Parts: sequence; structure tokens; C-alpha cells
Amino acid sequence: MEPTAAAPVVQTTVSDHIALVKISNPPVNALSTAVRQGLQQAFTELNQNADVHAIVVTGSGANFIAGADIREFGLPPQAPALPDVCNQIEASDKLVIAAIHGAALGGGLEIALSAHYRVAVETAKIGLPEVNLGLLPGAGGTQRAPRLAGAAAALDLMLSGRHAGAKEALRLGLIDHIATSDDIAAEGIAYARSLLADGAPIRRTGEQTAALDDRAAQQAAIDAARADVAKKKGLFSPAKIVDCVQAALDQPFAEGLATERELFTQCLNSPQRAGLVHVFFAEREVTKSPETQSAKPRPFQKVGVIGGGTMGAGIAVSLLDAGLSVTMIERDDAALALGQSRVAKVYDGAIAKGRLSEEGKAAILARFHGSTSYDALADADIVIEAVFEDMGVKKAVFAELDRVCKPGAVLATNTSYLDINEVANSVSRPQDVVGLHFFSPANIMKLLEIVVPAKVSADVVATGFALAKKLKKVPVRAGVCDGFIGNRILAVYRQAADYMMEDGASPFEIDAMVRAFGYPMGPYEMSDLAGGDIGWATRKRRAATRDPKARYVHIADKLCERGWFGQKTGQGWYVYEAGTRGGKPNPAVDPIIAEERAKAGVTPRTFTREELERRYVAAMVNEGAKVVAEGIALRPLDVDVTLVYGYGFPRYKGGPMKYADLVGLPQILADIEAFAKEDPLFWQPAPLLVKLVQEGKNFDSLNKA
Ligand code: T1G
Repeated sequence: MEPTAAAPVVQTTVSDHIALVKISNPPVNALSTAVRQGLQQAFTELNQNADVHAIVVTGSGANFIAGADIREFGLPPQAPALPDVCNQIEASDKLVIAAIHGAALGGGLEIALSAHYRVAVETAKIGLPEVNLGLLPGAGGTQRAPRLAGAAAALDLMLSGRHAGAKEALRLGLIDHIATSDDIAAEGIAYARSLLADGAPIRRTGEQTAALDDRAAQQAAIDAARADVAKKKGLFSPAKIVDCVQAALDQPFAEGLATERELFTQCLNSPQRAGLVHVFFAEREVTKSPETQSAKPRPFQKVGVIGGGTMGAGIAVSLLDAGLSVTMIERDDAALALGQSRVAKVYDGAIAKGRLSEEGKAAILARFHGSTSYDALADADIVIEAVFEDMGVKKAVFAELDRVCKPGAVLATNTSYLDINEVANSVSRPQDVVGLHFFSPANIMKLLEIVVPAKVSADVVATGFALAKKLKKVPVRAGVCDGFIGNRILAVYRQAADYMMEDGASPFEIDAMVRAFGYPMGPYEMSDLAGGDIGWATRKRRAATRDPKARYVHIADKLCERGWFGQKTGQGWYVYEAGTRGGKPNPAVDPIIAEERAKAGVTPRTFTREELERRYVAAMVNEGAKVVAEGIALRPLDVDVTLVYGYGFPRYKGGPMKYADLVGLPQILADIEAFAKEDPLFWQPAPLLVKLVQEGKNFDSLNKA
């Protein structure tokens, strides 16, 4: 029974000496203040009820409990605190059983660990994923999990944030029994009855020690985890998790809880929690657009892919992995065979890594067809073109699609910058044309920009979002402009980097700054990885429309003119020796930079790392504000998700717009106004940024609008 407005979020029924405490707080039974108050009250009353011999805790809906209510973080704490509720449950003189189905995560698992026994359905998932939010299990999990499963297993769960199934949980000692049916309430009651019949003792987790008895082994596990955490720069909470487990080994339970509380509070107050919680909600918000709210997606199962190059093959693999039927179209048999071999190679790689069997590959490829005739697409529900980035070629492809595809087929282009309105206007059905901008490698990268041209119908856009969900990708709605959201902003902050390089910074110290900020690599390392010729082609394409008054740095072009495209040519900004991973700064780059500085009349200056970072970030945020103001992105959070999922922005900083809020928009604007004194054309403050600062607001205020 789902709660009505009047129904309490925690409902208790008692039958034949067994109390059933059911949490009903849709959608995932998060431990909101009301739920914590309800549990506290229920256990206070039940502990005083002599007729009650056992208490079973369970959740309504699809999950046990998804954890603390993440929406409450950063708000003034409300009593009772979750650790106190867990301690109250554990202290009960009645036998307490947690009956788990769906997810028991974070505080949800902590509630279960404070019970005396745990039963779960086979499909249940348990976990302590707080690390993904910049936190640590703050309601006893760091003390109780090691006491049941030992330090190594507890640390693995807490540091990975992964979910474990019921069988593994049983093996680890985190649950005691796997239910034989899915009626978890009945199973919980039956298990309670059997425990009472067997005279099972009240078993308080905080008093268990067996799993920690072999101190040397436990300490070795903790030391190994600490060493592993030290290697991974960036996140704040993992080291604190290790400290908590050390406390579980060294301190009495009550002291260990106090240590956990203190370290949890440090994590809660860290900017990383703010950034990670923001991304948690933002990656869910981006799935909601005006079109997904107003229209239903068209059904799809058969998808055509035009082009078997790197992108086309990657897209085909992504579609096949999602269980869809795929037909690849190429211009001739040789090209088709090459495209099909690219797809097969991905699955051969999975087999080599032991992730797929030959039978599995055969079953997948049974859904993969190829043809050199567009007629093979007559029954396709969606067609995605990934051919050469040339408007003439795209229009020729769409003319064929217009000729052969059934009415209602969604016609999508994977273009990364061409004008999709122009493509749509070239066919008889512009309402069916949408942009689906995948990122390479398309079967790995989760970001999918759904680009919305002027005439597209809402249900086609909704179909794009539904496809993203099917592919387990993160969709972001983007308006039509050069570069949509991500590439447009990338071009600007890369320009800022080039300016700093010409003004005196080396590309290598700029890359080092960007890595220190939290990116996996800097812009010049990225250019060498992707191929400098790609950016070169973009710059040449834009030359005709570039503002002649805009400062242009020729350094990158000089490298490309020498054929130094990066890893694929053995040198670019860095030199790549055969057999070595990573590159070394290319000594031939400095003279080129010096020559270009001289031509530009620049007297080189030094930059501190902070100066480099503030310019890089300011350029990114300023363009992000323009992208939002123009409606290219629906909200600032859409910019955040795009840059986190597609461009390596560190997740724990929340994305550029969230990060700007954390830094403070007045400082960002002041920086831009200061830089504008050197280059008023490039550093024009975004009107939206100016407006928000004037109104004392931040970007997040636009996320809720
Ligand atoms: N708090 C508040 N809202 C939550 C939530 C939570 N813990 N979990 C999910 N939601 C919302 C979500 O925003 C979405 O809202 C809706 O529920 C459905 O979510 C002290 C401090 C449980 C596996 O990190 O992993 O406990 O978009 O789309 O795909 O130690 O939600 O509908 O408005 O993800 O079925 C630790 C986070 C918290 C688990 C279900 N727990 N949640 O997946 O649905 S910190 C977590 C999930 C903590 C304690 C610490 C998943 C799910 P809307 P969904 P789903």
C-alpha cells in the first residue's frame, strides 16, 4: 500500500508477537527526517511493547532503503541523526531483522547492519556508495561492516562504491539468509519466527569481533588500501574511509563511532561533496527536457547506421550492446567489410579479456547486418549517419534516407558541428531529423548530445532521449550552433590556453595545471591523443568566418604544417618514442613558440599556476554562461554534465558552472574584467554572468527554474 498524504512514511503492524516496520517514502525510501523520526518513534514504542518478540524492518516499493536523503545534505541537520537511529535499533532488546529487497545502499545498509539479523531476496543489491558523493558511511557503516566482513571486504565495498549481490553479501557475512520468495515482508516474518523458535540470541553487530581477530591480516588490508588510495589523487573521502576502518580495528566501538562521525563531518563540509552531489542530481535532471515531458518516444528496435568508420562502428557496437538490431550501410563491399571487422574486433577484444564467450559474440552479431544498398533500411525505426563531416556528403545521405525510410523513421545525424537545420531542410520530413552527437569511442563514452533543430517534432527528440537511456548513456539536450555545447566551450578555453602559451606559458606547464586541477590530461596532451589535425581542420573551417580583429595564435598550425599531429605521427606537442607510454615534451616546440611570439611582438611573461587556472576556468565559465543564455543548453547543469561526461572535467568539482558557484561568481567576473583590459574582444563578460552577480544569485538558481 503506497502512503497517501495522511499515511505515515513508517507504518507498523504487529501480528502474533512479530512487528513489521515498513518504510514508505517513494521513490526509493530515502532516510528523510520524517523517516528517521518515524523509525525512532516505532522502535521506542515497540521496545516497550511486551507483546512484541521480534521486529522486522522492510521497505515498500522497489527498494529497501536507498540511503540517507541526499537532498538534505548541506541543510541544517534535523534530529534524529541517522547514527542515533541505527544505535537505537541495535540496542533493542527485541530481535531485529532487516528484510532486504531491491537496493540497500549507504544509510540503508547501515540500518540493516544495525539490525541483529539480515535476510535478502536473491536479486537484492547492497552497497556503501557514499564515496561517489564525496562522503563515507556516516551511520556506523565503517565500524559495523568490518566487524561482520573484515577490513578488506569492507574497504573494497566502501572505496569502490560498488553494489554487491545477495550471494556475495551472504558469503561476506553481511547478510545471514537468502529468501526463497520475493515476498520480502513474509520472508522477513518467517525468518524472524524461525530465529525465535531456535532461540537465536540478540546479536549486536557493534559487539562482534571475530572478523577482526586476525589483527595482522586486518592491518595488512588497511595498509594496502591506504597505499592504493594514496596513488589516486583528487578525492578527499577515500583516505578518511581508511582512517575509519583503522579506528574499527584499534578503538572500542563507541570511540570508533565518534571517529567516524568526526571524519564524516569533514567530508560533508568538503567542496567535493557539493560537487559530487550536484552531479548525482544533474545527471538525472538532464534526462528531463520539455520534449520528454510533452511527448512519448516512438518505438524502436531496428536501427540503421550509415558509415563503418571509427564513429559508425562505435555507434553500431553501442546499439548492439543495448540489444538492438543494427544494419550498417557502406558505399561498397570493401568499406562495409572494414566496418563490420571494426565491430567484430571490439567483441574479439572482450573475448580476449574473458568478458564474452564466442557464443555471446555470435548471438550479438546475429543482430548485426550490413548492406551497400539503402533499401536495406526500409524497415528501420531509427537511422544514424556517421559519414564524413561534409555538408554535401550529409545531404546526399539524407536524400537516400528520405527516399527509402518508412514514414515515422527517425533520421539522425552524428555531425559534431555542421548545421543540422540545413540538413533537415534538405529532406521532405524535417520534423523527423535530429542530431545525436556521440563521443569517440562511441561504445565507451557515456555523453550523448541530443541536438534539437528548429523543425523537429517533440516525439523525435523524446525518442533520442529514450535511445540514450536504452544505450545507458547520459543525454544532454543541445541547441544548434557551431560545436553545440561541449565543442563550442572547448574551442574557447583552448583559445585561452593558446593565448597564455603565446604570452609566455609553455604548453607543458599549461597541461600540468589542467592535470593538477583534476583533468586526466591537459589540452595539448589531449590534442596529441585525438590528433592535432582534427583541431587544425576546425580552425581552417572557421577561418572564413573568424573575426579579423580577434587575436589568432598560429603555433598549433605550425606544428600541423610539419605533420606533427601527435601520437599518430610520433610527435606533436610531445614526442612519443616507440614502446613507451606517454610522451616527453617536444624540444622542437619551444623555438616555434619563440618565433611566433616574436612575430606577434609579444614579450613573454611568466604565469603562476593559479593565474593559468583562473584564466582557463574563467574562459570556460564565461562561454558556458553564453551557451545557457542563448538556450543552447537548457540549464547550467546541462553544461556541467556535458563537460564532466564528455571532456574530463573533474566530477568532484561538479562541472564548470557548479565550480564557479563554489568559487563565487563575483570573483569569476572580476577575473574576466581584469583580463578584458588585455583583450577586450576575447574577454567580454557574458551578460548572464553580469546579471547574476548584480542580483547576488548563482548559476544553481537557474537549475531549478
Ligand atoms: N536521496 C534522495 N533522492 C534519491 C536518493 C537518495 N539517496 N537516491 C535516489 N534518489 C532519487 C533520484 O534523484 C531520482 O529522483 C529518484 O530517486 C530515482 O533515482 C549517512 C550519508 C537507489 C540504485 O548513493 O544509487 O546514505 O529524478 O533514477 O535508477 O552513510 O537511485 O525521480 O526526481 O537513480 O531505480 C547513499 C543513490 C546516500 C544511493 C535506484 N546512497 N541512489 O536507481 O532510480 S549517502 C546512494 C541510487 C548516505 C549515510 C550516507 C539509485 C538507486 P527523480 P534513480 P534507479
